[in-house]
Amino acid sequence: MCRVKTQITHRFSFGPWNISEGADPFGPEVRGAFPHEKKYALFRSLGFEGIQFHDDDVVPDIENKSPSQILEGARKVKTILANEGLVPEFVAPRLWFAGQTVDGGFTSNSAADRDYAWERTQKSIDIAKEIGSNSLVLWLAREGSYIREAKDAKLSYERILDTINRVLEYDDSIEVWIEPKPNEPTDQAYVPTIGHAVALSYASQAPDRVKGLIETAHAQLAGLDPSDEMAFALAHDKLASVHLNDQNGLKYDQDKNFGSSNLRAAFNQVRVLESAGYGSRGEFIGLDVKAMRTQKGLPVTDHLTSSLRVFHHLLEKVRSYDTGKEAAFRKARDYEGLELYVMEHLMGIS
Ligand code: XUL
Ligand code: MN
Repeated sequence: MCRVKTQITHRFSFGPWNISEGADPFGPEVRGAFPHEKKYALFRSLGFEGIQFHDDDVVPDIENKSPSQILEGARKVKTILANEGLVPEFVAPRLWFAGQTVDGGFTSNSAADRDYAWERTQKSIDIAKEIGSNSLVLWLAREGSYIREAKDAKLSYERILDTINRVLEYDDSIEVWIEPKPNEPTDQAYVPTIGHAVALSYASQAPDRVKGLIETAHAQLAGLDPSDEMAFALAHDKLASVHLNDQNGLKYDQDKNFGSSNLRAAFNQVRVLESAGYGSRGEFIGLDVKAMRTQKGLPVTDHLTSSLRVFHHLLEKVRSYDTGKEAAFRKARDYEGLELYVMEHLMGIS
Protein backbone atom coordinates (compact mmCIF):
# COMPACT_ATOMS: atom_id res chain seq x y z
CA MET A 1 0.00 0.00 0.00
CA CYS A 2 1.33 3.44 -0.84
CA ARG A 3 1.16 6.30 1.60
CA VAL A 4 -1.66 8.75 1.04
CA LYS A 5 -0.25 12.20 1.80
CA THR A 6 -0.89 15.70 0.58
CA GLN A 7 1.75 16.16 -2.06
CA ILE A 8 4.17 18.99 -1.53
CA THR A 9 4.81 21.30 -4.45
CA HIS A 10 8.55 21.81 -4.27
CA ARG A 11 10.35 25.08 -4.90
CA PHE A 12 13.87 25.04 -6.28
CA SER A 13 16.81 27.39 -5.96
CA PHE A 14 20.46 27.85 -6.92
CA GLY A 15 23.07 30.59 -6.76
CA PRO A 16 24.61 32.64 -9.59
CA TRP A 17 27.98 30.91 -8.97
CA ASN A 18 26.44 27.72 -10.36
CA ILE A 19 26.64 29.24 -13.83
CA SER A 20 30.40 29.43 -14.07
CA GLU A 21 33.38 29.95 -16.29
CA GLY A 22 34.65 26.42 -15.72
CA ALA A 23 37.60 27.44 -13.56
CA ASP A 24 39.84 24.95 -11.80
CA PRO A 25 43.27 25.37 -10.19
CA PHE A 26 45.10 23.68 -13.11
CA GLY A 27 44.35 25.85 -16.07
CA PRO A 28 42.60 28.90 -17.38
CA GLU A 29 38.86 29.39 -17.43
CA VAL A 30 37.24 27.60 -20.34
CA ARG A 31 34.20 29.79 -20.96
CA GLY A 32 33.52 33.47 -21.12
CA ALA A 33 31.68 35.03 -18.20
CA PHE A 34 27.94 35.10 -18.68
CA PRO A 35 26.97 38.56 -17.41
CA HIS A 36 25.76 38.42 -13.84
CA GLU A 37 22.77 40.73 -14.52
CA LYS A 38 21.58 38.41 -17.28
CA LYS A 39 21.46 35.40 -14.97
CA TYR A 40 18.30 36.62 -13.23
CA ALA A 41 16.25 36.09 -16.37
CA LEU A 42 17.32 32.43 -16.58
CA PHE A 43 16.00 31.16 -13.26
CA ARG A 44 12.28 30.93 -13.99
CA SER A 45 12.69 29.46 -17.44
CA LEU A 46 14.97 26.77 -16.04
CA GLY A 47 12.37 25.84 -13.39
CA PHE A 48 13.77 27.73 -10.38
CA GLU A 49 12.03 30.25 -8.16
CA GLY A 50 14.61 30.87 -5.44
CA ILE A 51 17.95 32.58 -5.73
CA GLN A 52 20.83 32.21 -3.30
CA PHE A 53 23.39 34.96 -2.92
CA HIS A 54 26.79 35.76 -1.60
CA ASP A 55 26.85 39.35 -0.34
CA ASP A 56 28.87 40.54 -3.32
CA ASP A 57 26.57 38.73 -5.77
CA VAL A 58 24.01 41.32 -4.65
CA VAL A 59 26.39 44.27 -4.37
CA PRO A 60 29.52 43.86 -6.51
CA ASP A 61 32.64 45.64 -5.32
CA ILE A 62 31.15 45.68 -1.83
CA GLU A 63 34.51 46.55 -0.21
CA ASN A 64 34.64 49.90 -1.90
CA LYS A 65 31.07 50.96 -1.23
CA SER A 66 29.63 53.07 1.56
CA PRO A 67 26.74 51.75 3.67
CA SER A 68 24.27 53.84 1.69
CA GLN A 69 25.71 52.66 -1.65
CA ILE A 70 25.39 49.07 -0.41
CA LEU A 71 21.73 49.56 0.46
CA GLU A 72 21.09 51.32 -2.83
CA GLY A 73 22.65 48.37 -4.68
CA ALA A 74 20.53 45.93 -2.69
CA ARG A 75 17.35 47.88 -3.50
CA LYS A 76 18.12 47.64 -7.22
CA VAL A 77 18.40 43.86 -6.91
CA LYS A 78 15.14 43.74 -4.97
CA THR A 79 13.40 45.40 -7.91
CA ILE A 80 14.97 42.94 -10.37
CA LEU A 81 13.80 40.02 -8.24
CA ALA A 82 10.26 41.40 -8.12
CA ASN A 83 10.26 41.87 -11.89
CA GLU A 84 11.54 38.35 -12.51
CA GLY A 85 9.24 36.73 -9.92
CA LEU A 86 12.18 35.47 -7.86
CA VAL A 87 12.48 34.87 -4.12
CA PRO A 88 15.81 35.61 -2.38
CA GLU A 89 16.47 32.53 -0.30
CA PHE A 90 19.57 33.65 1.63
CA VAL A 91 22.64 35.83 1.67
CA ALA A 92 26.06 34.48 2.70
CA PRO A 93 29.04 36.68 3.60
CA ARG A 94 31.89 35.76 1.26
CA LEU A 95 34.47 35.45 4.00
CA TRP A 96 37.07 33.49 2.09
CA PHE A 97 38.27 35.93 -0.57
CA ALA A 98 39.64 38.97 1.22
CA GLY A 99 43.21 39.48 2.37
CA GLN A 100 41.90 39.79 5.93
CA THR A 101 40.48 36.24 5.87
CA VAL A 102 43.54 34.34 4.66
CA ASP A 103 43.55 32.48 7.99
CA GLY A 104 39.82 32.67 8.64
CA GLY A 105 37.56 35.46 9.83
CA PHE A 106 35.73 34.75 13.07
CA THR A 107 38.53 32.43 14.22
CA SER A 108 41.51 34.40 12.94
CA ASN A 109 44.29 34.97 15.46
CA SER A 110 44.25 38.64 14.45
CA ALA A 111 41.75 40.90 16.24
CA ALA A 112 41.69 43.28 13.25
CA ASP A 113 40.79 40.43 10.90
CA ARG A 114 38.04 39.26 13.26
CA ASP A 115 36.66 42.82 13.22
CA TYR A 116 36.69 42.75 9.42
CA ALA A 117 34.75 39.44 9.43
CA TRP A 118 32.13 40.86 11.74
CA GLU A 119 31.74 44.05 9.69
CA ARG A 120 31.33 42.00 6.53
CA THR A 121 28.74 39.84 8.29
CA GLN A 122 26.79 42.93 9.37
CA LYS A 123 26.80 44.14 5.76
CA SER A 124 25.44 40.77 4.65
CA ILE A 125 22.61 40.95 7.17
CA ASP A 126 21.76 44.49 6.01
CA ILE A 127 21.73 43.28 2.42
CA ALA A 128 19.57 40.25 3.24
CA LYS A 129 17.00 42.41 5.01
CA GLU A 130 16.99 44.97 2.21
CA ILE A 131 16.30 42.40 -0.53
CA GLY A 132 13.65 40.65 1.57
CA SER A 133 15.42 37.63 3.04
CA ASN A 134 15.69 36.72 6.70
CA SER A 135 18.38 34.13 6.26
CA LEU A 136 22.12 34.39 6.60
CA VAL A 137 24.10 31.34 5.48
CA LEU A 138 27.43 30.75 7.15
CA TRP A 139 29.64 28.48 5.13
CA LEU A 140 32.64 28.66 7.46
CA ALA A 141 35.14 28.30 4.64
CA ARG A 142 38.42 29.26 6.28
CA GLU A 143 37.31 28.82 9.88
CA GLY A 144 39.56 25.89 10.60
CA SER A 145 43.25 25.12 10.50
CA TYR A 146 45.93 23.78 8.20
CA ILE A 147 47.90 22.53 11.20
CA ARG A 148 46.21 21.88 14.55
CA GLU A 149 48.65 23.96 16.57
CA ALA A 150 47.91 27.09 14.51
CA LYS A 151 44.75 27.96 16.42
CA ASP A 152 43.21 27.35 19.80
CA ALA A 153 40.30 25.14 18.70
CA LYS A 154 38.31 25.57 21.93
CA LEU A 155 38.61 29.34 21.69
CA SER A 156 37.70 29.17 18.00
CA TYR A 157 34.48 27.32 18.78
CA GLU A 158 33.70 29.92 21.45
CA ARG A 159 34.32 32.68 18.92
CA ILE A 160 32.01 31.04 16.39
CA LEU A 161 29.26 30.80 19.01
CA ASP A 162 29.84 34.46 20.00
CA THR A 163 29.48 35.45 16.36
CA ILE A 164 26.23 33.53 16.02
CA ASN A 165 24.89 35.28 19.12
CA ARG A 166 26.01 38.65 17.76
CA VAL A 167 24.07 38.00 14.56
CA LEU A 168 20.98 37.02 16.54
CA GLU A 169 21.26 40.21 18.60
CA TYR A 170 21.97 42.44 15.61
CA ASP A 171 18.59 41.66 14.09
CA ASP A 172 15.76 40.02 15.95
CA SER A 173 14.30 38.18 12.98
CA ILE A 174 17.42 37.04 11.12
CA GLU A 175 18.06 33.31 11.03
CA VAL A 176 21.54 31.78 10.87
CA TRP A 177 21.82 28.74 8.61
CA ILE A 178 25.13 26.93 9.05
CA GLU A 179 26.39 24.99 6.02
CA PRO A 180 28.85 22.44 7.43
CA LYS A 181 31.79 21.18 5.41
CA PRO A 182 34.65 19.14 6.86
CA ASN A 183 37.57 20.40 4.75
CA GLU A 184 38.56 22.40 1.67
CA PRO A 185 39.87 25.04 1.69
CA THR A 186 41.19 24.26 5.19
CA ASP A 187 42.72 20.92 6.12
CA GLN A 188 40.32 20.59 9.04
CA ALA A 189 37.28 22.83 9.27
CA TYR A 190 35.47 23.82 12.44
CA VAL A 191 31.78 22.78 12.39
CA PRO A 192 32.36 19.88 9.98
CA THR A 193 28.96 18.20 10.34
CA ILE A 194 25.34 19.04 10.99
CA GLY A 195 25.73 17.58 14.49
CA HIS A 196 28.21 20.35 15.30
CA ALA A 197 25.85 22.94 13.81
CA VAL A 198 22.87 21.68 15.81
CA ALA A 199 24.93 21.72 19.02
CA LEU A 200 25.82 25.36 18.33
CA SER A 201 22.16 26.09 17.72
CA TYR A 202 21.11 24.73 21.11
CA ALA A 203 23.97 26.59 22.78
CA SER A 204 22.97 29.88 21.15
CA GLN A 205 20.73 32.61 22.54
CA ALA A 206 17.90 31.80 20.13
CA PRO A 207 17.97 28.13 19.09
CA ASP A 208 14.82 28.59 17.00
CA ARG A 209 16.75 30.92 14.70
CA VAL A 210 19.87 28.80 14.20
CA LYS A 211 19.50 26.02 11.67
CA GLY A 212 21.44 24.07 9.10
CA LEU A 213 21.88 23.80 5.36
CA ILE A 214 23.09 20.36 4.35
CA GLU A 215 25.04 19.82 1.17
CA THR A 216 25.20 16.25 -0.13
CA ALA A 217 28.87 16.43 -1.13
CA HIS A 218 29.94 18.00 2.16
CA ALA A 219 28.34 15.18 4.17
CA GLN A 220 30.00 12.63 1.91
CA LEU A 221 33.37 14.35 2.34
CA ALA A 222 32.90 13.83 6.08
CA GLY A 223 32.37 10.13 5.37
CA LEU A 224 28.72 10.40 6.35
CA ASP A 225 25.50 9.48 4.64
CA PRO A 226 23.71 12.66 3.50
CA SER A 227 20.24 11.22 4.07
CA ASP A 228 21.08 10.36 7.68
CA GLU A 229 22.55 13.84 8.16
CA MET A 230 19.31 15.32 6.80
CA ALA A 231 17.27 13.04 9.05
CA PHE A 232 19.26 14.22 12.08
CA ALA A 233 18.52 17.87 11.29
CA LEU A 234 14.87 17.09 10.53
CA ALA A 235 14.49 15.26 13.84
CA HIS A 236 15.53 18.51 15.55
CA ASP A 237 13.44 20.63 13.16
CA LYS A 238 16.59 22.38 12.04
CA LEU A 239 16.83 21.69 8.33
CA ALA A 240 16.45 25.11 6.73
CA SER A 241 17.78 24.23 3.28
CA VAL A 242 19.73 21.70 1.26
CA HIS A 243 22.36 21.80 -1.44
CA LEU A 244 21.71 18.67 -3.42
CA ASN A 245 24.58 17.49 -5.59
CA ASP A 246 26.88 14.46 -5.64
CA GLN A 247 30.43 13.38 -4.96
CA ASN A 248 32.50 10.43 -6.14
CA GLY A 249 34.40 9.39 -3.03
CA LEU A 250 36.84 11.29 -0.88
CA LYS A 251 38.48 13.85 -3.10
CA TYR A 252 38.03 17.57 -3.78
CA ASP A 253 34.52 18.98 -3.44
CA GLN A 254 33.08 17.94 -6.79
CA ASP A 255 29.54 19.36 -6.81
CA LYS A 256 28.52 16.74 -9.37
CA ASN A 257 25.00 16.49 -10.71
CA PHE A 258 22.47 15.20 -8.22
CA GLY A 259 22.34 11.40 -8.30
CA SER A 260 25.12 11.09 -10.86
CA SER A 261 27.51 9.16 -8.63
CA ASN A 262 25.21 7.37 -6.27
CA LEU A 263 21.62 7.15 -7.38
CA ARG A 264 20.52 5.10 -4.40
CA ALA A 265 21.98 7.62 -1.94
CA ALA A 266 20.15 10.35 -3.88
CA PHE A 267 16.91 8.34 -3.69
CA ASN A 268 17.37 8.10 0.06
CA GLN A 269 17.86 11.85 0.40
CA VAL A 270 14.62 12.50 -1.46
CA ARG A 271 12.91 9.75 0.58
CA VAL A 272 13.99 11.27 3.90
CA LEU A 273 13.05 14.80 2.87
CA GLU A 274 9.69 13.70 1.52
CA SER A 275 8.71 11.55 4.48
CA ALA A 276 9.46 14.44 6.85
CA GLY A 277 7.32 16.82 4.78
CA TYR A 278 10.34 18.98 3.91
CA GLY A 279 9.16 21.85 1.74
CA SER A 280 5.69 22.11 3.24
CA ARG A 281 6.72 25.36 4.99
CA GLY A 282 8.22 26.77 1.82
CA GLU A 283 11.74 25.42 2.32
CA PHE A 284 13.65 25.32 -0.94
CA ILE A 285 15.34 22.41 -2.63
CA GLY A 286 18.65 24.06 -3.45
CA LEU A 287 21.08 22.68 -6.00
CA ASP A 288 24.79 23.41 -5.68
CA VAL A 289 26.05 21.79 -8.87
CA LYS A 290 28.98 22.70 -11.10
CA ALA A 291 28.99 22.52 -14.86
CA MET A 292 31.59 20.16 -16.27
CA ARG A 293 34.71 21.98 -17.37
CA THR A 294 34.40 20.24 -20.73
CA GLN A 295 30.91 21.59 -21.39
CA LYS A 296 30.55 24.11 -24.20
CA GLY A 297 28.07 26.95 -24.35
CA LEU A 298 27.30 30.30 -22.82
CA PRO A 299 25.52 30.14 -20.47
CA VAL A 300 25.92 26.51 -19.40
CA THR A 301 22.81 25.34 -17.57
CA ASP A 302 22.35 21.65 -18.47
CA HIS A 303 23.84 20.56 -15.13
CA LEU A 304 21.04 22.45 -13.37
CA THR A 305 18.19 21.15 -15.49
CA SER A 306 19.58 17.58 -15.44
CA SER A 307 19.82 17.63 -11.65
CA LEU A 308 16.30 19.00 -11.41
CA ARG A 309 15.03 16.28 -13.71
CA VAL A 310 16.73 13.59 -11.67
CA PHE A 311 15.17 15.04 -8.52
CA HIS A 312 11.70 14.83 -10.11
CA HIS A 313 12.28 11.24 -11.28
CA LEU A 314 13.46 10.26 -7.82
CA LEU A 315 10.46 11.99 -6.28
CA GLU A 316 8.25 9.75 -8.41
CA LYS A 317 10.26 6.76 -7.24
CA VAL A 318 9.79 7.84 -3.64
CA ARG A 319 6.08 8.41 -4.08
CA SER A 320 5.57 5.02 -5.72
CA TYR A 321 7.80 3.24 -3.18
CA ASP A 322 5.67 0.71 -1.33
CA THR A 323 6.03 1.57 2.36
CA GLY A 324 3.72 -1.33 3.24
CA LYS A 325 6.22 -3.72 1.69
CA GLU A 326 9.01 -1.89 3.47
CA ALA A 327 7.19 -2.31 6.82
CA ALA A 328 6.68 -6.04 6.19
CA PHE A 329 10.36 -6.53 5.32
CA ARG A 330 11.36 -4.56 8.43
CA LYS A 331 9.01 -6.61 10.61
CA ALA A 332 10.49 -9.85 9.33
CA ARG A 333 13.95 -8.26 9.56
CA ASP A 334 14.43 -9.42 6.00
CA TYR A 335 16.83 -6.71 4.88
CA GLU A 336 18.05 -8.86 1.97
CA GLY A 337 14.49 -8.82 0.67
CA LEU A 338 14.13 -5.10 1.34
CA GLU A 339 17.36 -4.31 -0.45
CA LEU A 340 16.35 -6.27 -3.53
CA TYR A 341 12.97 -4.52 -3.52
CA VAL A 342 14.69 -1.10 -3.37
CA MET A 343 17.11 -2.01 -6.16
CA GLU A 344 14.40 -3.39 -8.42
CA HIS A 345 12.21 -0.39 -7.70
CA LEU A 346 15.03 1.94 -8.71
CA MET A 347 15.69 -0.11 -11.85
CA GLY A 348 12.02 0.06 -12.82
CA ILE A 349 11.49 -3.67 -12.39
CA SER A 350 8.92 -3.51 -9.59
C1 XUL B 1 31.27 25.63 -0.77
C2 XUL B 1 29.86 25.79 -0.97
C3 XUL B 1 29.42 27.19 -1.12
C4 XUL B 1 28.26 27.53 -0.26
C5 XUL B 1 27.80 28.95 -0.31
O1 XUL B 1 31.71 24.33 -0.84
O2 XUL B 1 29.13 24.84 -1.06
O3 XUL B 1 29.06 27.41 -2.44
O4 XUL B 1 27.18 26.72 -0.63
O5 XUL B 1 28.79 29.83 -0.06
MN1 MN C 1 26.97 24.56 -0.96
